[in-house]
Amino acid sequence: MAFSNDDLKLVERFKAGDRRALARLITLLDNHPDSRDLLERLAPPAPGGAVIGITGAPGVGKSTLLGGLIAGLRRRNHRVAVLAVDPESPITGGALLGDRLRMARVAAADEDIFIRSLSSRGVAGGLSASVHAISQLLLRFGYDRVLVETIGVGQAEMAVLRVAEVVVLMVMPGTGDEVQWEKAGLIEVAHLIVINKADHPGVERLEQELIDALSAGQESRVPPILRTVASRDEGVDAVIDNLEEIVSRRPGLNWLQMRTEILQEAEMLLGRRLRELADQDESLDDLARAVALGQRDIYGATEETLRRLLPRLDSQDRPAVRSVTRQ
Ligand SMILES: Nc1nc2c(ncn2[C@@H]2O[C@H](COP(=O)(O)OP(=O)(O)O)[C@@H](O)[C@H]2O)c(=O)[nH]1
Ligand SMILES: [Mg+2]
Repeated sequence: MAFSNDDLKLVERFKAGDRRALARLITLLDNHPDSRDLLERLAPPAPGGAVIGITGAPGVGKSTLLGGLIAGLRRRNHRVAVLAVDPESPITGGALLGDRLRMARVAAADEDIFIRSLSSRGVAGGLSASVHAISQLLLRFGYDRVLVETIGVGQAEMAVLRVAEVVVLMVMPGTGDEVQWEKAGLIEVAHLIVINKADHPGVERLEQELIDALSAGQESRVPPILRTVASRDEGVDAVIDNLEEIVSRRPGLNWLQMRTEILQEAEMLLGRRLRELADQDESLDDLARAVALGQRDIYGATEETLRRLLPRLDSQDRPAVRSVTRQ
């Protein structure tokens, strides 16, 4: 899309580390899918960053655990951003507002913590695309741990989990929700399962049910299952240890960043190929003269040039990708 001067100023302020510019760019990304092009104006994120999804039923303790995770990750010198994906329900929405205010107070005191909630508008693809773009923006701002809190029940939330490189499923004893997680396929995608409210009875039984359900699955893969009492900060450090281990162990985790780099590499190659083709293209000289004389407008001339050159991109002998060096 075409960016206004104001948008471009925001990008400059973003690059200078202005958090208010970051907040406004998030709003822009959330409201205008087209604006995702602006990510290409920003340098790719530093390696080592990760987007982590935290999912579980309302009331299981996600926000409480997040508080502990934020503090613990900060102690390990990570810069932490939280995206809370709100459900539309006004009742839980109210509860989340409480969380948000509580968390916002933590964030206000520390520049290295950023918290934002997004409303789930029910459009599965739309929301996940927003969360993807915004996570990428946060990584580029320098937040290297982006935590996405979501109630993993609807289509929209499931889609959101696909943008997270690591998925944590939170459960608690005594609710009998396991069957639901199983049906939703959630326990199968989780890299880590946290049994919160381990101060309640029924922890052993729940753990056994989870192991049984996971072992019965086709892949029969049992991720680490940890116990926490998030309200007393118990077990939170072990959750972080496991998360960090998962993040460091999996080379595939950087795929979001690789996607960006592939596109940038492709852009560079395309530009180079276009210039090569243009060098052999006499009608470009004629067009350029016509534009200079005011006989043609530049946009029409550009379109015409692309229409002429693009089909030729593939038809001539191309330089091998490996011969391309970064300038
Ligand atoms: N007993 C107990 N209560 C907890 C624990 N973790 C969170 N809670 C409480 O459970 C309620 C819901 O927690 P919240 O973090 O808002 O859940 P969310 O809806 O998943 O974000 C709050 O009243 C918390 O204080 C825990 O480990 N044990
Ligand atoms: Mg919450």
